[in-house]
Amino acid sequence: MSQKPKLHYFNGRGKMESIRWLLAAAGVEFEEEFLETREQFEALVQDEALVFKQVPVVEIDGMKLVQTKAILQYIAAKYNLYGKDLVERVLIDMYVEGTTEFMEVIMSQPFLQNEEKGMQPDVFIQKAKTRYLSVYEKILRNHGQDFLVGNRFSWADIQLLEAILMIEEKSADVLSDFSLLQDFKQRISEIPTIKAFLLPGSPRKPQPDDKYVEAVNAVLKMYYKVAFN
Ligand SMILES: N[C@@H](CCC(=O)N[C@@H](CS)C(=O)NCC(=O)O)C(=O)O
Repeated sequence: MSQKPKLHYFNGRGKMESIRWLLAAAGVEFEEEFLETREQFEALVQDEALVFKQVPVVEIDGMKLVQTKAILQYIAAKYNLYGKDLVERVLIDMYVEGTTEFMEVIMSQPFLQNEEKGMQPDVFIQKAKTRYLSVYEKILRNHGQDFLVGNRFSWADIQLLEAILMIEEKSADVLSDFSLLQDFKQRISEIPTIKAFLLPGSPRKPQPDDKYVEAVNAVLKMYYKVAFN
């Protein structure tokens, strides 16, 4: 029997959250080891398998994988959530990159110093609507199908739902002008593995709070500064 994947990261969303979403949507149970101290982090990155000495790290299929995008692509391919051919695959990659871009803005916000607070929330919400959400709405309208790519459930759908829920935490009515995305959200949320992940008590992580920011800074402080453009 194959072992459950093991995830090494902080006890919060960050770069690991999309990996949790993808595994959960694929119906894969996983274990987590949370980083709480600098010593724990240093012990972990001493391992030569961790080529760039960074987390996320995912132990899966006898490997220790690093680099978020590579990990996600491996899981998506392994669990048949990555399209049926190269054309579907590149579309999935394009749509996932879009959702990643706007999730990263939200994700980095709590870690910014006062003098670099970045984009004002209303400017960001407006940009999320005009640059990203309107694009996904148009894709769904143009092909008239239930899923973003190839008329079947893929990694692109999973990550779009994650991004929608994340942005709704900042602006609850952000989908008010996007009726197809409202239906999409409903539909994808009903997929049994996703429905289970959305329930309280699942490995899904809450919005970062001061305690989480402190915990990450305690491990990475003076070694790492989050970039924000
Ligand atoms: N390109 C990498 C970046 C990973 C990354 O920046 N990880 C941070 C924590 S979220 C880290 O381990 N920083 C420590 C360091 O860079 O020394 C990925 O996407 O996985």
